[in-house]
Amino acid sequence: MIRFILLGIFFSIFFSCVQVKSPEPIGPVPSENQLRWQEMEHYAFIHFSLNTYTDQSWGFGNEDMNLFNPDSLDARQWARICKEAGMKGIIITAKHHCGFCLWPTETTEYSVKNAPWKDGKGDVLREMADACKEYGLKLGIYVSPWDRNHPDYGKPEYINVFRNQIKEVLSNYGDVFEIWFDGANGGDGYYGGANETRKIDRTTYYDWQPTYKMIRELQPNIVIWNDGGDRADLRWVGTEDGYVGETNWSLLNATGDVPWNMLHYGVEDGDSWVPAEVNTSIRPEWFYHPGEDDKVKSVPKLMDTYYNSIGHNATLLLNFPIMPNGLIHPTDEKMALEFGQAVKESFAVNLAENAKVEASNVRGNAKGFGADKAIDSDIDSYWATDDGVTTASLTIDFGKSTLFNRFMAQEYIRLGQRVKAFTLEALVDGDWKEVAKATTIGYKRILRFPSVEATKIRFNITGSKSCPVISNIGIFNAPVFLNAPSIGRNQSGEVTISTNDIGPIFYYTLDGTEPTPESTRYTGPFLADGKVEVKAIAHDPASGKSSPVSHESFDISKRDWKIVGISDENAGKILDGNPSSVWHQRSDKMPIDLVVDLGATYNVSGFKYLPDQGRWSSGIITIYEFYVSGDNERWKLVSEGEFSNIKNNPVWQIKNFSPVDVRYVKLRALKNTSNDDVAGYAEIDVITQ
Ligand code: FUL
Repeated sequence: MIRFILLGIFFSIFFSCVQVKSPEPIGPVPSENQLRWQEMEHYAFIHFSLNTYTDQSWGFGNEDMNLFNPDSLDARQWARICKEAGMKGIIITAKHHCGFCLWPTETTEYSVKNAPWKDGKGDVLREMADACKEYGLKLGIYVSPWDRNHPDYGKPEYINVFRNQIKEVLSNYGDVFEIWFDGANGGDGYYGGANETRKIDRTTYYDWQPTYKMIRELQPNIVIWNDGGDRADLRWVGTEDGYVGETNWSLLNATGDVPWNMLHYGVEDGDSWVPAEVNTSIRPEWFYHPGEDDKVKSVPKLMDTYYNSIGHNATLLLNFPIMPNGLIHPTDEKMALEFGQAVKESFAVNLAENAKVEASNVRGNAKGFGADKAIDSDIDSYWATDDGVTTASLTIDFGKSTLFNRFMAQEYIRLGQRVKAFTLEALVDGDWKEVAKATTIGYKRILRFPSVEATKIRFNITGSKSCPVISNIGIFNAPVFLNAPSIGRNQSGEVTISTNDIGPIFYYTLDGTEPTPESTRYTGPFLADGKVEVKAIAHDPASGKSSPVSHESFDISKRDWKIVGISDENAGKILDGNPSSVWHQRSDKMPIDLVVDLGATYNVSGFKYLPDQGRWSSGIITIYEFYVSGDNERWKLVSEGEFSNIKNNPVWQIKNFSPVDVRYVKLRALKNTSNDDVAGYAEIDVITQ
């Protein structure tokens, strides 16, 4: 008997002394810099330059420096807003494509040192760096490789100029967490007065490797974002609309082409760790345009973006355009703060934390890898299974009926990204019901589903590259925010109000007043032809909650509009008020003309063009001319130029000109984004006085 007891004691001492080994890393793993960056989750972009004063998206490079004279510039306001909104850093456009530098650089005369602001003694970058320090935010810097001002752009000499600019911004402003190199290059520019088109080969021209080396020497903790050249630390997600794929591997291949699907979903067996950053603006465009003051994204829209970026294993880089006076607009501030508050409220109480948890398999039955490590809110401890076990479950028992609508999971990515698929089941009235399923997890994955009331929840990993390693699980009952409804009007003047949310009632007004649940109730499409302002809300009677107000101003009736000289009946799609329907006009050779008969004479002062909104869109016009006529014979050119950044950000393009009485309008496409002979239009409209 004594022998058995001694043996028992021996074995328990022996097993507690034998350490169960941690899983081996699988595939590429993040660097310390990438890990630190990923944990920031949410940070801001600031777009501020000469474009702020010219209502442009891309400056040509010849804009007058005298325009740069903000009278209330306050980088502390930007930092305060970002901090209060829960962000961890700010990336500022130190130089955008126009070439104007926001710091007094020695590399060019085109900078704040020759602007009237602070008599040429100002330094926006310094003010930004100081404000970040004061508010405990990290500083990031955008330096555009494309420089439409510099005389040497396109020649080998420019590379030194560009490197010196990078050197200056990385040497004189303290620690920089991220540097941003945009790949845009539209070809033409001022280029020191040459006013010509300069083509470069973006795979070779910038000779990135020595530049990367210099960057890492100057800032050892930095991460490099580059969508225009050699692969760096982070990747673009292929859209500026605020979402990355539901499947999102943080892996990519170090060499070879990176088509859209790789940017968007990553590469399951990629050979390098290149995680995704979702960049999007709080308004449709990146720079400030007064015409967008009523187009600031609402809290539900921003929450959608949050779930589709941070909730999809990416970080979120949310842009604030700075106004000409040097401040963030009050509406943008309000929305950002409400958004920050909504995120806080949504994830305030983790219902998993006080629950009982059990796993189908625990690595070596060791305490150090137990199921409880997934709910201890320590992201450095984790639940792991035995090697070779690639499907496993974790059951969380609330001990009582509990209401929830969000599920969050995190992998311990220091050991690589592993999970390929998982499901979520809830125990409702004694039966297990699947409530959601998804693919990858990565650093963080959040699932949304309609509220469920259950006593237990089961997280089933149904596929993994190797034994799963889960550092954190969260279950939340987040407040639901109704999306502002969409308002559309067809060619007959019928207005439709709709939403993707299930079940709300709509109320609307036509006189510019704010709609409330006392306003007219929407019961189906109604007629509101001609100039009219429609405002609408979605309302949920059960909770008494309403969505933000959506607002559409419609111009003259399109009832009598005709597309001249076209027999293709699909052409009508460009007047149908539906942004998802599109018509493509093909020709043997650009230019391609689209002539519209307005049916009567109007005093027209601008036009609007919405390009093809499809994922595989085509015919996106970049260079245009716009003509008007009274008789469809004699034409007058009233506007010409480029639709800047339309490829990455295909929003409504609005161009204004001096009012003129016309009956016919002609949009001439001179070039599109793919250099072929197609012009695609989702919608066309005019602006009248
Ligand atoms: C784009 C640029 O061309 C835009 O102007 C903006 O800076 C955005 C963040 O990246 O591709």
